Amino acid sequence: MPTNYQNLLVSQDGGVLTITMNRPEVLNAFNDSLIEELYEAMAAAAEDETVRCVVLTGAGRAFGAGQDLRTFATIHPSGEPAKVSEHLGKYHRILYTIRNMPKPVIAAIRGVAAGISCNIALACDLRIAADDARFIEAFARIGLVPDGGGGYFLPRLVGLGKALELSMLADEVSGAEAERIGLVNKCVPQEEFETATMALAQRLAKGPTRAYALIKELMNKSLESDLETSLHLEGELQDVALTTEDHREGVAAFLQKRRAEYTGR
Ligand code: LHQ
Repeated sequence: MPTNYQNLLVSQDGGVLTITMNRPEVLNAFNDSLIEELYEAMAAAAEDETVRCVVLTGAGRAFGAGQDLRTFATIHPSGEPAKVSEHLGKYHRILYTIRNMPKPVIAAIRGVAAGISCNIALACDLRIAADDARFIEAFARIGLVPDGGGGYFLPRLVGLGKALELSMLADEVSGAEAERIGLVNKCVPQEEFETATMALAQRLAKGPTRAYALIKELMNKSLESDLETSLHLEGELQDVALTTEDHREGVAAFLQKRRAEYTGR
């Protein structure tokens, strides 16, 4: 697993890989290099079997402030608006990699998560926030629509009405409020944030990793499926789960009245 990046800190503790976006002087806003490196680190984590849970977080006082507005010119020198779709494609590779990652991905948010940084957190499987967290769908503040999957993930997490409210008013949502509306799974006091994040990540990293990947696939696909399609998929995925060592270990541990030791195989 490469760990030598300019804009990321990457460290592994057991099965937990922590990827820290590291441009604290601009609240971890995305320049091209950070976008590229985050994609590379996520893609490497997906391939590395020693990694069984990924934590995405930010250095310093923020998770991230979205696109670096100093390095992305939205207006060409000609005065014509820039075509942003190609640029967004670089972010989309990150979203697909997180979504298809065959292991859990946790976003750990302290401080501000604004714009596309907020939406990358929404693409992760679980979110834990510190009580100083501030979520801002900042796009409408600068006359833009939510990108980075915001139009997809936000209504699915909080419902259409709340998604429209957050996107149109672009007001800050606190960590506690984010927990209340289902934008994050858990909000914890700042002083417990790192311990609680690691406890969650280590617990997942010691779990039945292949089953987690199948759970991800089942839940994510169900949002686009009818009941029949989902029940069919459930059978297919359960056939796979039944062949795993972790399934055999889970049943053996239950029958022997001991704690299961999952290997992720
Ligand atoms: C920043 C940024 C930043 C550069 C703080 N850039 N420096 C859009 C367009 C095109 C293509 C692709 O996608 C997108 C998607 C998007 O993400 S659009 C949304 C972009 N982000 C924003 O609009 C948020 C802009 N930032 C803010 O509104 C505030 O900084 C927030 C509310 C995030 C934090 O406020 P404060 O806690 O008061 O911090 P601050 O404003 O003092 O920021 C600290 C420093 O970070 C400051 O630099 P300085 O040199 O003055 O200390 C900021 O300029 C810098 N910074 N966000 N996105």
